Amino acid sequence: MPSPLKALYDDQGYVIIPGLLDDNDRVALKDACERVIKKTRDGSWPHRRVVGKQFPPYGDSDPDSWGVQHAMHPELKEAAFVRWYTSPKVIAQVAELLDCGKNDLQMELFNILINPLSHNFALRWHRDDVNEKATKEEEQEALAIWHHGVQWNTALYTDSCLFIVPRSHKTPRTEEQRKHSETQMPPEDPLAMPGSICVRLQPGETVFYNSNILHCGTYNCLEKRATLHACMGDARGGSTRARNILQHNLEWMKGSSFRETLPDNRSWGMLDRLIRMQESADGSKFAYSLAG
Ligand SMILES: O=C(O)CCC(=O)C(=O)O
Ligand SMILES: [Fe+2]
Repeated sequence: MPSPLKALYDDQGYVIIPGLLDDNDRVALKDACERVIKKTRDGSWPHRRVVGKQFPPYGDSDPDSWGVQHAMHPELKEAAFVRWYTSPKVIAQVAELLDCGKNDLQMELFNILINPLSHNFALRWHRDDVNEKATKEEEQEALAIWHHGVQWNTALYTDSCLFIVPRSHKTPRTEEQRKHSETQMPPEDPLAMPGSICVRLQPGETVFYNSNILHCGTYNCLEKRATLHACMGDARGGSTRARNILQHNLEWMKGSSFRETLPDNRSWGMLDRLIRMQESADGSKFAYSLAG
């Protein structure tokens, strides 16, 4: 029997929970974020989400950033990120929401979302792995297979950047919703999207969501944001998540210097399952999920 939380997650396409960070995690992760955000802003960490570019490849066309990529990268030397991502608390929560065994879990992305410094920026309404021009049938087909992974945002500071349309992870867009999400233009008012809500997180709260739920983001350069943004898969989904995950270029995760930072057999297994997905996708053409 799935748990009540899992049933709520399946129904709404998201759930908000407190308690994924204890006081020690919070202090360690805040300090680690401060250091990597500084490196990103001063140009010494090149893997970043660049203002002006909504989806990968993020390029380098603006000095301002809205995210730090690859928090667990060994060259950042910030052990707090791996420690938390592989912690029993996070693992148990993800396994519950995916309704899978801990030995099915697949290591995926861990990035940090931050406020730009010099101008506001926004992401259009989108589903992470479905093109904005997809027909109703194509949307239906994509949504039907998108349950082998979960994404989450854990706020270190109050965060009201994310907007979603609850329950839209299961159903194609209505005609009216299509009008608000068919172009690459970010919305002037996210709440003009029928059915949308703003996801407000207090420090320490986490929203877990299906990344093919209709969502968008607005980034205010005057409001501090440092939100842990991660996802994990259920390897029983085979290659369903390959394009969306591998578009972030995870070659660095194959090397021994990353493997050596992992704490236990379980996390090695999680990494092995990611590498297996990478290897089985090697023959197919590398592709990006969304343009713009
Ligand atoms: O800023 C956020 O919380 C959402 C980011 C997002 O939707 C994305 O990177 O695809
Ligand atoms: Fe997204």
